Amino acid sequence: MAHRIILPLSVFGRFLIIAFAVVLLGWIAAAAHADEELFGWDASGLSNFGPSPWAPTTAPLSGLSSVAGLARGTNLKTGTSPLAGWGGFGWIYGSETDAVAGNTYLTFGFTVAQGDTVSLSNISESYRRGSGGPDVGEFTYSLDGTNFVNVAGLTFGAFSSGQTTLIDLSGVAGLQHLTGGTTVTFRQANWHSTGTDPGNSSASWFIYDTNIPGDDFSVLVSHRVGILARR
Ligand SMILES: [Ca+2]
Repeated sequence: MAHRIILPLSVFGRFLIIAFAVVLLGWIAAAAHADEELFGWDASGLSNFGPSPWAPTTAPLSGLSSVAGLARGTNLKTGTSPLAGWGGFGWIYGSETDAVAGNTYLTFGFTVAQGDTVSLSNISESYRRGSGGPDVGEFTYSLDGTNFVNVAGLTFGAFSSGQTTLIDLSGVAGLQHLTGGTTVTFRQANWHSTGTDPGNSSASWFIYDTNIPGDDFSVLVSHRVGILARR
């Protein structure tokens, strides 16, 4: 009669298996975890509506070959402002079409590095508006720098206090699985200020130091391939 020999696992062997399982589960959980900040801006310390372009204050995770900083449309105005914010005034138009044609928008963007893939999940946007500031906007993106696709209509809350809103990108097919060499340009037009005087500094809108400390405008990703090991 043949005898099967069953070797009992040593205590050390069991420890190794358990440790491996814990590490594996942790890795799976981390991989499934959504929303890392790809790059972002902290408006703390800014005044007079900040520079344009404004490079991210939180540098990009590896995975991008370049980032285009926040830039004001050519008809936005700046002036003296003690508030820690980036933006301006002059959002005088009555529609998205006119706001775009009138260069009253902000832009930023990035290019994915070769060999990497990025999927976007959210834009976290903290803002404040003046007493006559615009109360609506539209967040859009472009993959060719010319043709922009609407993502979300925005409604801005009460003036004179900072607010934070999340713009959901997870369901936008054109912003998932972006491969190396892809350049994304974002554009947000705001409009419907009180009055049509472009010099009315109370008709302002700006990214605001609402999250203190921390970034006030962030690009968040749910999935990156090829860059986890190179952070
Ligand atoms: Ca901040």
